[in-house]
Amino acid sequence: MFIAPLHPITPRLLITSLLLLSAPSLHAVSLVLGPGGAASLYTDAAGGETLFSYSISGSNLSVAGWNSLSEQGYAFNQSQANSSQLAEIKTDNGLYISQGSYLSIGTPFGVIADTNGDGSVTFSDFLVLSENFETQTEQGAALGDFNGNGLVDFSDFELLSGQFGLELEYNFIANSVAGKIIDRPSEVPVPAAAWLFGSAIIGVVGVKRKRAN
Ligand SMILES: [Ca+2]
Ligand SMILES: [Ca+2]
Repeated sequence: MFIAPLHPITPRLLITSLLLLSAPSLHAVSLVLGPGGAASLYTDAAGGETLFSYSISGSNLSVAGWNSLSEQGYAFNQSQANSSQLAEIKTDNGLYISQGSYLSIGTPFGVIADTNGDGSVTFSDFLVLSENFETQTEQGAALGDFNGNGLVDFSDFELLSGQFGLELEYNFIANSVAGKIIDRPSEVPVPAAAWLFGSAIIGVVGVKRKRAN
């Protein structure tokens, strides 16, 4: 029996070969988050990447907001379309995505009030809305117009209020491989944020009433 020397070597070899195998293809197609629950398919692979299938699974997904590839006219079929999974698979040769380009798939995440696209609705999203309160915008959720009617107003406050504290947990798979999700900085919710949020809304409404008088 001569197995002792294998112990320090085997794990290292295993890790090295896993890295070598996975490095070129593991994250070939990524999911990039945007404001208001928006998402795009993206690749940084040299020479681009052909997409055959993808799946987003999690909670509170938005079938209505999802602008699937099949809806956009590409040769794909929706294989799952419900609040816990959105998935598509090719019906032809797949879809080529060139390096560095973004392919929007609408707003598949239910976090409409997420101005900074980090996957959660927190006080920082509220601040953006209050800075732009009662202004017109064509920028949508990024500036606080969550319902997309061109005006940042109290209805957007109500929308944010209803989603405050919401945080998404989800997985993304492209071409049957776990892909990564980009632009999702971790943000620790401040315990006092909910209280601040409430009093700030009262403050804004108070200012509005004064102006009206
Ligand atoms: Ca956010
Ligand atoms: Ca609005």
